[in-house]
Amino acid sequence: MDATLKKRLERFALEIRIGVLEQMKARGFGHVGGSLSITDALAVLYGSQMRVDPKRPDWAERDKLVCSKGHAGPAVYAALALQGFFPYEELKTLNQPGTNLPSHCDRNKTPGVDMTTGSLGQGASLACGMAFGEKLRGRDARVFLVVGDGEANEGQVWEALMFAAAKKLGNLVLLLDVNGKQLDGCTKDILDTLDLSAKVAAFGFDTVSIDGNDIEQVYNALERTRNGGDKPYAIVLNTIKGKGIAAVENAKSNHSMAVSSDQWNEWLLSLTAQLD
Ligand SMILES: Cc1ncc(C[n+]2csc(CCOP(=O)(O)OP(=O)(O)O)c2C)c(N)n1
Repeated sequence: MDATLKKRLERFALEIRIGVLEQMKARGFGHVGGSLSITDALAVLYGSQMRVDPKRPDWAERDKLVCSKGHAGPAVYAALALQGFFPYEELKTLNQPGTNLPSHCDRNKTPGVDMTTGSLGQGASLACGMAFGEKLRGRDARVFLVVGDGEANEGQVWEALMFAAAKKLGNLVLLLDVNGKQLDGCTKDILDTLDLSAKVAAFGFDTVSIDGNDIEQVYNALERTRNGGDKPYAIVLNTIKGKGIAAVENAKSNHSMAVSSDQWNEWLLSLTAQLD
């Protein structure tokens, strides 16, 4: 990977993290853990992979992202705002009355959000249907699907993946955010998924397992999904919930956090200090 590109994407990831915390600070609370774990993947997607045009969010030929773990909306919103889909200042309206940025992704509200999500599992089916639709129309647009490891407890996810392989959706890329935690505990204690990488491969996906918080590894894994072909792709992202803020990473419960304005500020300063 080119060093300049790596630096640019790492900075973009840092800016997304700052955007996530700006939203949480304005609202006082939010889904910080699962937003920060998926940030690096979103930075690589929006910063180097996805064919999108902020001026034409409805452009039919664009690549699409379905963040099926819809509670990570704040990470998607930060990436979209930084790309110019809507003004950065709007981030401060997260989850407020009348906002275009609800807690969970809503395609009818936010420019650049391609699918409404929040009921875990459903985004997987929707993304597979979208990828199938692109194929039927003969378009080369790709669909990127983000699923959480807790979300993988939903049976619907596996029905969708079975469909993707059967329909040979080489234009679908599943990004499985394996941060080991879900809403109220560790995934292995609640309903152990065992080896997700082996399972997804057994479902017919061309699968790699990487450090999902390493920009270079994410970039290389995504680059190899450009080839199309007959198999859908899966990238198992081994991540840390709350990545980038040590206190959030180490908090026992970091799914949705409510802390003081001073605390959000302190965390924001620790991130902005890393900008060069
Ligand atoms: C169908 C459904 N059941 C339950 C919930 C409540 N819920 C929201 S987030 C969450 C945990 C998700 O865990 P995971 O997919 O691992 O997300 P991450 O840790 O990456 O944020 C749950 C159970 C929901 N949104 N939808």
